[in-house]
Amino acid sequence: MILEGQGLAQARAVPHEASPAAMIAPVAVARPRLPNAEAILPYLHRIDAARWYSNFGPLINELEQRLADRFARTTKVVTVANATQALTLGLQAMDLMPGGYVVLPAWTFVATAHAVIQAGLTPWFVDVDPVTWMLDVAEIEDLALNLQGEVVAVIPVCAFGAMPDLDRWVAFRQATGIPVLIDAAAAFDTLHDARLPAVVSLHATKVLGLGEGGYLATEDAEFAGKVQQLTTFGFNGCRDSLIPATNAKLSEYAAAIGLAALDSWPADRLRFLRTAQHLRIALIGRPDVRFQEGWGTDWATSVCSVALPLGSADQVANSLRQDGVDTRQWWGRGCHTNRAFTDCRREPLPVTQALASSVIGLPFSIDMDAHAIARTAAALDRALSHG
Ligand code: T4K
Repeated sequence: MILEGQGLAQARAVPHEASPAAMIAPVAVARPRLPNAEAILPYLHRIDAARWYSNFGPLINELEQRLADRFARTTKVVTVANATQALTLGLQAMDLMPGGYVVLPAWTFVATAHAVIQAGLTPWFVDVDPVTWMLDVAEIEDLALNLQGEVVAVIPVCAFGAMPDLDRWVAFRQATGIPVLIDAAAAFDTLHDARLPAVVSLHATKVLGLGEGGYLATEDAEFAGKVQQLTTFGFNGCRDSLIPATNAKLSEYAAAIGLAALDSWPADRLRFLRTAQHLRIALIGRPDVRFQEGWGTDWATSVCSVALPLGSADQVANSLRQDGVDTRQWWGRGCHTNRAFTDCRREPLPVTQALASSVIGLPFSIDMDAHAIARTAAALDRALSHG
C-alpha cells in the first residue's frame, strides 16, 4: 500500500496496530520495482514480430531516442550494457594519454574507479565539498593548474542523484582544456543537460531500472558515434574492426523493459517523490537527520542517504538492525578504502572520512508503506536519542 495523505501521528501509530508477522519482517533498505509483465508484453510482441533481438534493433533505437528527447537541447544517447562500461568506453573515446591521472571523488561507488582503470588510466582520489558531497570545481581547477599536464580528465560524480553545477564544469573544461565526464549513475531524474558527456545507470536499483543497463548522453554526435563503435567490436558501418573495442550492447529485451519503464516514469516519479515526502515528515522532529538538499522535493532518486551526527553511522546502523530496519552505506567507507585501490594516489580526504562515518542509506522504495516508514522513524528516534 502506498502511503497517502497520512501525517506523522498516524504514520507513527501504525506499528502498534500491525500484525505480528509484519512486526517481525525486516524493513528492506531497497525494494526495486521494475515494469511488470503486462507492461512489457506489448514490446515483447513487437520483438516477436520483428524477429530482431539485438544489434541496434528498433526498440533500442526508440529507447535511445526517447531518452535523448528528455534533454533540453539536441542530444545523442548511446545505450551500454551498464554504467560502469559506459564510463569506461566514454573515457576510451576521449583518446587520453595512456596511464594519465583521472581525478575523481573518493566519495563515490567503486564503479567510478574501476572504469578509470579499465580505460587504461590512473585514478586520483580527491575530497568533496561537505555540503554538496561532490567535487568542488574551484579546488579541482587549482589542482589542475598546479599539476599542469598530469591530469588528463575529471569525473565529477552526482552524489546519489544530485546534480552538480554543470555551468561551472563547462567553464572548467573551457578554461583548462581538461575533458570532463559526468558520472550521473543515479541522476536519471536530474540530468537534462549533456553539454558535457554524462553516464546514467539503468540498474535495477536505480529510479528507472531495466535490470542491467546504462547510457551515455552527449551533444557531440561524433563522440557518441565513437562510444557506440566501442560497444560493437569497433565496427562502424562495416565488419572491419577499426579500433580495439568490446561488445557492450543492450538487447531488444532490455529495451522493452526500458520503454515500459519510460511509459510509467511520470507516475512513478510522483510516487517516489510522494514516498520521500512521507519519510521526511516522519523524521521532521529529528534535525540531526539531514537529507541532501532537494532530495525528494526537487528530484527523485531511489536511495535515501542521510547525514547523521559525526561518527554515529555504525552505531545507528547497528541499533536499526536490532530493530529490524536494514540500512546500507551505499559507498562504504569511501571508494579509496577498497583494497583494489590501495595504491592509488589521493589528496587528504577529511570530508570523505567524515561522510563515511556519518552517512547511512535508510530504507526507501517507490512504494514504501506507512508501516515501514513509521518503523524506520521510530528506530532512528531510538538510536539517536539513546546513542
Ligand atoms: N557510478 C556510481 C556513482 C554508482 O553508484 C554506480 C552504481 C555506478 C557508477 C555503476 O552503475 P552500474 O554499472 O551498476 O550500472 C548497487 C548497484 O548494483 C549499483 O548499480 C549502484 N551504483 C551501487 C551503489 O549499488 P549493490 O551491490 O549494493 O546492490 P545489492 O545487490 O546489494 O542490492 C541492494 C538492495 O536491493 C538489497 O537489499 C537487495 C535489493 N534488491 C536488489 C536487486 C538488484 C532487490 O530487492 N532486487 C533486486 O533486483 O549495488
